[in-house]
Amino acid sequence: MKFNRILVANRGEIALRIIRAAKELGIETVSIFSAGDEYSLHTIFSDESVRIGEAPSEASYLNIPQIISAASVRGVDAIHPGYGFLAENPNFAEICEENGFKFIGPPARAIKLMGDKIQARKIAKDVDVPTIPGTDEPVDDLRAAKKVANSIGYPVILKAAAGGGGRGMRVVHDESELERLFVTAQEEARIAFGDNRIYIEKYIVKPRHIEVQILADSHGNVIHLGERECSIQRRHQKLIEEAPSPAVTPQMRMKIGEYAVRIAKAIGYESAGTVEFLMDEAGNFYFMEMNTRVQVEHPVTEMVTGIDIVKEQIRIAEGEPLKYRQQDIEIRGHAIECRINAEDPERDFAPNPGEIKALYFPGGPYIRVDSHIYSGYKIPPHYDSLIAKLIAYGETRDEAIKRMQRALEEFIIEGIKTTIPFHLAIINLPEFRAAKLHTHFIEEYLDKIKSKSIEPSYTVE
Ligand code: MV4
Repeated sequence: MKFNRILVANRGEIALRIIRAAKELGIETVSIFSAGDEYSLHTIFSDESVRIGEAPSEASYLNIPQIISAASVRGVDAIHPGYGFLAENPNFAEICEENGFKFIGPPARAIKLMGDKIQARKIAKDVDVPTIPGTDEPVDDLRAAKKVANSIGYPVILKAAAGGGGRGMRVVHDESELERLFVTAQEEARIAFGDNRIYIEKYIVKPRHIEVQILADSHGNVIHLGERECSIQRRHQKLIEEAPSPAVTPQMRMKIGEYAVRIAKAIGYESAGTVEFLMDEAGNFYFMEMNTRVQVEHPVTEMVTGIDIVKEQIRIAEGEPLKYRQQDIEIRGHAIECRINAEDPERDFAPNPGEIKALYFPGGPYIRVDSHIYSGYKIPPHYDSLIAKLIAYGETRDEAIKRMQRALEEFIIEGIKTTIPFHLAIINLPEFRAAKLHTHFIEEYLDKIKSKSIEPSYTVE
C-alpha cells in the first residue's frame, strides 16, 4: 500500500531525516511536538504538526495515546518512530497496527525477540552464527554463577537479559568480585527492567564494535549493506563511526554480512536493522545483539553504498520489494561521522543546553550535516544532547579524515559548549589515524585528547 501521509513520532535531526525521505517519495508528513519544541524545525518542515503534550518525554514523545490520537485525527497511513523513544517498544508497534497504522519498522514480534538478549543469543546459535562463550539460559543464583564462571574462565561479564546497549552490565574479574556483584546485578536488573534475569559471557578484552546494516523486505528478500565501525565511544555513547571498518577485509565483510542476513531471516525480520558484533584482538567475530531500528550512524553506510536507507525503510513498509539485490551492493570510498553534542567535555560531558547565538554549517565537497539547529535556536534541556551529525566522505579513509578535520574547523557554533574541539583532538591522534581502534580507545587516551582539544578557528563577534 502506497502511503499518502505518515506521522513522524520523533524530534530533532532524525525527525528531519525522515521528513526529507518522505518528501522525496512524495509522501506528506505530520510531525508531533512537545511544549519544549514549539520552535523546532521538524514542526516547520513537515506539512502539518500537532502539539502533543508537555516538554518531558513521558508526556509527549513517549505518550502513546496522544500519538495514536494525532495519527487518527490527521488521517495518516503509517507511523515512523525514528530512533530512541518508542522505536524499540513492541507494544507501540502493535498498538499502531491495531489502530490501522502501518508501523515503519519491524514486526512487533521481531522487536520482542531481540529485546530478550538470551533469546537473541539462542537464535544466533541456532543458525550457526558465533556467539561469545557463555550461558544459554538465565543464571539463577550465585552458586550457579560460580560454576559457569569457573568453566568459562575469568574475566566474565554479567548481562541483563532485558538490557542492551551497555545497560545492566558488570565485568567480573574473580570469584570474590562475583560474590559481591551477582545478587546486586540481579537486583539492579529487576529495578531497571522489571526482569531480573542475568546471563554470563566470557569478557572480551579491548574488542572492536562492528555492526552490519541490513534491509529486509516483506517478500523474504534480505540484503546487507556492509559494516560500520563504532568503537569510538564513551560510556556507551558513540562519538565517531565509520564505514567501512578499517579492520574488515572483503572476505570478512562477506562472512559477517551472511551472519547478519541469516539472523534476520531466522526471525522473519522486515525493515532496516543492524546486527552488532564484537571483534576480538585475533579478528574473530561474535554476535552481540540486534538493533531493530534505524540508527543514528546510518548516514556513513548511505555515503559508501549510495543507498537512502530511510527511503528504503519506508518503501519496505509500503510492501514494495527491495530495489537492490546483494550483487548490486558495492562499498565505495570511506565515510566518517562525528556526533556533535551540546556537552562540555571539560565538565565530564555535562549537557550544555542554551541558545545558539551564531551558527555556520561547514560545506564544500563530500560534507553532509544532519542537524535541526539554527541560529537563535534554544536547545531544550529535556532531551538528548545530539545537535548535529557531521559526515565526511573520501575515496580513502585518509581523505575522509582530512575532510572531517577541515569541516570541524569550519563549523561555527556560538553560545554553547560542544564536542567539536574534542573531535578535532581525536581525529588528530596518531593512534586514530593508524586505525588502532577498540571500545576503550577514549578511556585510554582521554588525558591526551583533552590536552590536545582544539578550540574553534573562527569566531563571530
Ligand atoms: C561485551 C564486552 C566484552 N565481552 N561482552 C556493551 C554494549 C552491549 N551491547 C554489550 N557491550 C559489551 N559486551 C563481552 N562478552 C564489551 C562490551 C562493551 C562495549 C561493546 C560495544 C561498544 C562499546 C563497549 C564498551 C564497553 C563494553
